[in-house]
Amino acid sequence: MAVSGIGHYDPDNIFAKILRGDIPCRKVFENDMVLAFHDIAPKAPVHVLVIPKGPYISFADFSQRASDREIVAFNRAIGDIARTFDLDAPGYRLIGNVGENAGQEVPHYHVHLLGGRPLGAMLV
Ligand code: D5M
Repeated sequence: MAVSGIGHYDPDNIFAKILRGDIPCRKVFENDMVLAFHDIAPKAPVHVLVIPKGPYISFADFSQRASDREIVAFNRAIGDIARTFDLDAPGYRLIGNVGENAGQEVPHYHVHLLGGRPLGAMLV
């Protein structure tokens, strides 16, 4: 079920559990503020989820409460990860679902990084 983009952070959401090491992930990148891992149900040859380590529900929350340092680190990491998969030249897609209307399922902010094949026109 989709989650609201605003509200109280649930410390038992699945990505919080991954951050705590309670459940495993296929990690592709980590630094002090950011973790990235392969999506469990990939929609493209490259489908990586990039998450901040801080407790933010969605972009709506992150963009208000995160520090400038976290915001810069997060965006920098996405670009670095895309480059490690050689995606700059062929191109890639970033998706951030916020709340119910976007169908956000996991209430910890994440950006989907998709690439490795032509992705077609922008989805609705
Ligand atoms: O997307 C949430 C995404 O999270 C969806 O593409 C599946 C993925 N997911 C869910 N559980 C896991 C685990 N355990 N590992 C990796 N990926 C996972 P949303 O934008 O919230 O709809």
